[in-house]
Amino acid sequence: MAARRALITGITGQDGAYLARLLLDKGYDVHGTVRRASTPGEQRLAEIRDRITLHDADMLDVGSLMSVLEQVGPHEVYNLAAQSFVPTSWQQPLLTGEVTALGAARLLEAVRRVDPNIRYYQASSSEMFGKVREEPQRETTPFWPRSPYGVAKMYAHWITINYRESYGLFASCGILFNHESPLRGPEFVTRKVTRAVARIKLGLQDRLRLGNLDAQRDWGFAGDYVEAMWLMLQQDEPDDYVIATGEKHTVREFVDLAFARVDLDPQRYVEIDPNLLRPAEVNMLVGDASKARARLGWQPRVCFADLVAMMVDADLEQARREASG
Ligand code: NAP
Ligand code: F7E
Repeated sequence: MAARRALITGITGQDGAYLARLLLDKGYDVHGTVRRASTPGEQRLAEIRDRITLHDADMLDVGSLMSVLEQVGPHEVYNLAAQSFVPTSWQQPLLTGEVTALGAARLLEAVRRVDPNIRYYQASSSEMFGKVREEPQRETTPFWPRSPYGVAKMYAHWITINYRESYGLFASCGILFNHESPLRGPEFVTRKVTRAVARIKLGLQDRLRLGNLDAQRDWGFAGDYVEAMWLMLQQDEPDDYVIATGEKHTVREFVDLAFARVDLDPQRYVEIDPNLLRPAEVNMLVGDASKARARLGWQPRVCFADLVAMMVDADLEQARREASG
């Protein structure tokens, strides 16, 4: 039997790298889109580069999205591409809207025109809950986004539901809470902390500047979360699901655990930088993934402490390589 074909937008990102590996392990023919950039950003894919096929396409350009769908003929499309860093969304709100919101509409429109039988996954986000209306947050919790990124994700979320309802597309949204890994971008708080801890331990850095240490997040492991994306597209009917661990921790707790892993006292190294505070903060997020547990049979495997340890250990290895030139 011919392999199922999947197309991943945002394959060069953290989740793209984990999802590509998962789909390869399941025997898929895996394709991904990359945008023309001044420097190639495919390091996360180095190990699997010869097992996947990359195509040029940009979420800003609907023609490129239609061409790649026509060329690949995928059974499943995972839309992971986004301007995903919340602080940048205040500096570049329009770009964020173009890529993260309208990009999803362009891709859905391309799917509808090229092959409406394609199964479509939309990477929705817990940032849509923003100023939370209830705790924990579930699929029925009202949204109140607190950043241009959160607003853009809400558009993408609702346009996905609208295409499902208007055209009968098999389109599902995963409302994923924060998920991290050694492949997380270095600008996000978890990786910023674990990289700094490793580099401080090896004498490569002496300070770690952070913003709001009181913010609380429900942090899981990216490797677990991409499995939920795949499961959503294997169901009989499309639907939307919260994916979360159900546990919340402060940034301070993350920092303390990460420094403890290398026997250092964070108080000696951490400084608060008011420039890193956000114009509007999401103070607390914690999700209820009961629906995903019941219907998808999904559950997270990696706990908070193991996630912190995994990230610190990986960054220690990288810092050792850096230190030895
Ligand atoms: P990420 O590491 O920031 O990756 C984003 C991807 O989008 C990269 O491959 C990037 O490509 C691509 N991209 C950006 N602009 C593009 C454009 N104009 N055209 C085509 N591709 C473009 O994000 P992630 O953490 O893997 O997250 C994956 C998705 O889930 C994102 O949509 C994110 O918003 C969403 N999400 C993430 C989390 C989380 O905690 N990680 C939680 C909820 C939802 P380049 O390499 O060229 O920059
Ligand atoms: O911030 C606080 C910051 O940038 C987490 C994206 O994947 O998850 C991510 O968005 C918290 C915030 O992630 C620093 O104020 C303190 O309260 O790691 P973050 P995020 O904003 O939650 C959601 C679900 C997504 O969808 C997004 O795409 O940490 N914080 N000090 C800091 N944050 C950063 N980045 N840097 C600091 O120095």
